[in-house]
Amino acid sequence: MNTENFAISVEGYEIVNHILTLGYASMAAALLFFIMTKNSCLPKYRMSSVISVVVMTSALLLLYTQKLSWTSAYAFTGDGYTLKAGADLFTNGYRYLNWLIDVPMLLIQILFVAEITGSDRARYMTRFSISGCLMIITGYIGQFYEPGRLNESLFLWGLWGLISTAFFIYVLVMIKQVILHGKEHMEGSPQRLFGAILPLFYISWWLYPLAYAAPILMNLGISYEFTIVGQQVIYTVADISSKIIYGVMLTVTASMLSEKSTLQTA
Ligand code: RET
Repeated sequence: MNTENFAISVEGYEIVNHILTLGYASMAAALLFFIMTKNSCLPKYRMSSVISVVVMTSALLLLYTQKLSWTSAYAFTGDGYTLKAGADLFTNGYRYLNWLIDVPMLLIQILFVAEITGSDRARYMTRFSISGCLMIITGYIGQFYEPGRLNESLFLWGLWGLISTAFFIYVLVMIKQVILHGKEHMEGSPQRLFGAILPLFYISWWLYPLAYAAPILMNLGISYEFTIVGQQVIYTVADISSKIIYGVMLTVTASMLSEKSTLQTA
């Protein structure tokens, strides 16, 4: 392997190092938020906060590992960084394994605030878990073939990416149904806040396939450095929006709903 092709500037190296640190530090801060606000909601909504705690813990560990993977893969060369000979390569593989836990959790979490219960809840839980996991597993297989990797194959990378996208579209259709159903039970500000989760979801979840596709830029003549730095920035923005902002919006909706029903029954 010619390591010169994998050289990055001091700035590029540091941006990734800092953004990965921002990632796990935000998960730690949000972990405390979800623990401390859990009791502000009625018991029927609390599972949403519990799930956020699970998601934060797993993301915190993953993003920390991801940062270690970054710092141990590169060596300082005097005027920049390059892949260290003999070290483990930097890999996004850990992320996919973290999503395997977090994606079903994030999808199931909203069912509690949307007040989907009984057999409907069980049905959504099964569908979300199966389609979410298949989306991640097929994407995980695909990323082994991404442009720039040793066993790069544009065909296999594209094919597995498309299969994964089919499961993703199914998830998007179901999440829209869940949000519309949840809104029917709400009014006023909780309804508006809960409704705003749909655009947040669309934007933040599409960032993941965008980051998956980023390495194709190298085949279009864009530098390794720009591609890899861009990819890590996109992943971190996506992680903070799809896990933390989403979780906070659900918790705030649930606490507004709880406050309303406590006032009504008082
Ligand atoms: C992959 C492969 C390429 C095609 C598609 C993908 C979708 C990934 C998504 C991931 C969401 C992850 C979340 C993690 C939170 O912890 C697998 C990149 C469509 C949507 C929300």
